Amino acid sequence: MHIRSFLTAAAAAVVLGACARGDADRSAAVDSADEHAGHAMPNVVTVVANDFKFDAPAEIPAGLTKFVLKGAGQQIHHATIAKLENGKTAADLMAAFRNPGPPPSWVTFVGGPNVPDPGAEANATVDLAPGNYALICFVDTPDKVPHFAKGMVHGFTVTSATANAVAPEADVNLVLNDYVFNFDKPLAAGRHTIKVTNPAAQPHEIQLIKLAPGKTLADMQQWIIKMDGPPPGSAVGGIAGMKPGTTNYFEVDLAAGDYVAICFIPDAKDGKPHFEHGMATQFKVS
Ligand SMILES: [Cu+2]
Repeated sequence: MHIRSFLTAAAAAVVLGACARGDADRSAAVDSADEHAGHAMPNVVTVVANDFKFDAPAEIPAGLTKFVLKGAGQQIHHATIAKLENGKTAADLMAAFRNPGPPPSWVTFVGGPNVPDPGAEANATVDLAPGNYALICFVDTPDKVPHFAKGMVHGFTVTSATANAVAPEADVNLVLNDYVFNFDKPLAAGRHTIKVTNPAAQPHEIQLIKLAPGKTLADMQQWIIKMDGPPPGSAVGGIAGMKPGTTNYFEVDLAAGDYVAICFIPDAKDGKPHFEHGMATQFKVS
């Protein structure tokens, strides 16, 4: 699937950790606002992922925002949301990406919709503070060239106008730890709203994959290494890289079957993807 060669581990941890405190405070404010009735639903922003370009608004209001990512190409894509500090823009980000090495210190990753299959969609609800942002695709299928290098970086501005939306009501809580996915209950077939928090030391993501009949996590891990032939499963969304202290929500409709949850974020200590540290799990939805 996607190997993020660009994000070296140590840098990702430093970058993603930079604003953890501020977002934790925002999340707490959202949680208390949730106790009051009569607030608006999150603003919905549609992001179309083509091969290899995002179509998305240039400006959106601050506050809780549901990003709906539509996979409109032949390839798989995701939409990592990066907050660009110090007045930096998507053009600065593109310039920085041309240099090898870690992302610059003014980039912080705050989640966003992870990969749906081509033709399908995924979503993520994120609380956005005003500022400059970019959507980035780190997926590198089919030729190991990350999609941002082919143009999949989209700059947008979050303005100060905010609607007073409340957080979605989640029926499942998922905590991302170093290096394990902790769901608070087994996932049953059907619709879910999953609240994802990262109280860990490192950034993490969750990519959900529905395994093809008879296939296993081991088959998926083999495929990730070789990318030989069709993947032994289909991508069904999740949440892209989240720095510690961040909260995202996603809605997913799960058919019965075998699933994998996996994190590709490179480790802060050794640079290996987190699934090699055990952050990959197979589970049954029934
Ligand atoms: Cu892509």
